[in-house]
Amino acid sequence: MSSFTKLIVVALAAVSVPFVSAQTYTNCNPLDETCSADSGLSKWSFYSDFTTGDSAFEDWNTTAGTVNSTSSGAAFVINEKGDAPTIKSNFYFFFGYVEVKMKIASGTGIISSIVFESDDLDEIDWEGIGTYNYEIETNYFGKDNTTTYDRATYPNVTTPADTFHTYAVDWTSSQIEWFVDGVSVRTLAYEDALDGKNFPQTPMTLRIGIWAGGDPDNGEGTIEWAGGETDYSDAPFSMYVESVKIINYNPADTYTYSDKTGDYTSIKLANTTSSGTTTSSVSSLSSSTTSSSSGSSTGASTATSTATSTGTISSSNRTISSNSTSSTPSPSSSTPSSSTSTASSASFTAAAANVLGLTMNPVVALPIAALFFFL
Ligand SMILES: *[C@@H]1O[C@H](CO)[C@@H](O)[C@H](O)[C@H]1NC(C)=O
Ligand SMILES: *[C@@H]1O[C@H](CO)[C@@H](O)[C@H](O)[C@H]1NC(C)=O
Ligand SMILES: *[C@@H]1O[C@H](CO)[C@@H](O)[C@H](O)[C@H]1NC(C)=O
Ligand SMILES: *[C@@H]1O[C@H](CO)[C@@H](O)[C@H](O)[C@H]1NC(C)=O
Ligand SMILES: *[C@@H]1O[C@H](CO)[C@@H](O)[C@H](O)[C@H]1NC(C)=O
Ligand SMILES: *[C@@H]1O[C@H](CO)[C@@H](O)[C@H](O)[C@H]1NC(C)=O
Ligand SMILES: CC(=O)N[C@H]1CO[C@H](CO)[C@@H](O)[C@@H]1O
Repeated sequence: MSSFTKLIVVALAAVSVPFVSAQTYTNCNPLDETCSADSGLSKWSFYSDFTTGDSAFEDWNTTAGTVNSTSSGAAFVINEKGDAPTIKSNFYFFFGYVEVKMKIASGTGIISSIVFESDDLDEIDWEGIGTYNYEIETNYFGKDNTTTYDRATYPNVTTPADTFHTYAVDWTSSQIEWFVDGVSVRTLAYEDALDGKNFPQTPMTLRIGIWAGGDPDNGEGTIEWAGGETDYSDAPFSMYVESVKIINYNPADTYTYSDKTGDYTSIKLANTTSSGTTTSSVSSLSSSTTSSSSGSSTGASTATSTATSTGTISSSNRTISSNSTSSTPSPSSSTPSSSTSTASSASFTAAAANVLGLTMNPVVALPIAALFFFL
């Protein structure tokens, strides 16, 4: 429930302690305003080995605190109240497979999180609550819809605060599947997320960080969810991330929202080459992401947005299968396609559902966008 981070930011704004820049903010929400294009990961596959030194961070922005490379990987450490070191990929990806090798931090109320976050606040989460050294949380949000906090599941994991585990998500336009050490622990079909309305479907950055959900200044609901108040005399609290692997199912230089729907079919992909701009979009007629084979080339000076898909989402044409990426390099070498167990037995809780309806304002000044779609 990293969206609790939003609540914390709101709470903190009130006492003007600007910590937890958090993982769940946006600098520009394309559903409300016109935003510059997102800088995309233009290759299929991306890998960071955080044991190799500071160069491992070159494709990441540190958005809070300091994160160092150690022999155990990137170290995210809370030494005192207010610490919330966080990194963010400096690119977006659009549907994909993401694998993070992580050891969560131990400590009451300490949250270790892996968050996919888009500009219009679609979100996919893993959160390790340091109070509970036997489980991990999965969660998701669509378009910042935080009216309910009942979407989380808590699959069992063996001593996540003592042991590295591989937390993976396979994210396509038809479903999201969470895996722990290669075993599927949850599958969310597009139509099961309020007929797609709450289904995360826009280009994401990956944000990884640690924060104190149990900070005594947090709301009661947040502290309860985090398993109690954090005692900073127990610090340091350390989370380690050994490596991150990302397969981007729709590589492109830029992603642009062509309207204010937030539908994946509205996202335009573009590559800028010396001879012009190639654009495409993800077809709604397929149950999986299609790569940019439908891209058309246009001359440099006439490069225009040529959305090739205006299809509407038809749930009857969606299949729920694990063959969700047939037109892309299969991630199944790293994800067990035969996994069928779902999180049906995992407990759903509505912890702290009393904290409703809060939204947050951007907390970070708008960065100057480096890339513009129209050139
Ligand atoms: C990270 O490394 C720098 C330089 O070695 C050091 O000064 C700093 O204290 C380290 N930060 C953390 C959080 O360990
Ligand atoms: C990363 O930081 C750079 C430099 O501040 C900025 O231009 C870029 O937009 C950031 N990337 C993301 C994805 O926020
Ligand atoms: C937000 O999600 C809830 C269910 O989780 C739904 O009842 C509500 O209509 C959604 N709100 C919007 C604006 O889509
Ligand atoms: C998770 O662990 C708890 C406590 O050990 C156990 O009662 C429960 O059955 C486990 N759940 C699953 C899905 O294995
Ligand atoms: C952009 O270029 C990448 C790398 O060459 C390619 O895989 C991708 O399909 C291209 N995307 C578009 C929208 O042309
Ligand atoms: C999924 O893939 C397997 C093996 O590649 C194939 O046998 C099966 O028919 C496929 N299922 C669907 C729904 O496409
Ligand atoms: C958009 C699309 O492909 N729609 C098809 C969905 O499937 C039904 C049959 O199940 C077709 O009739 C639609 O044309």
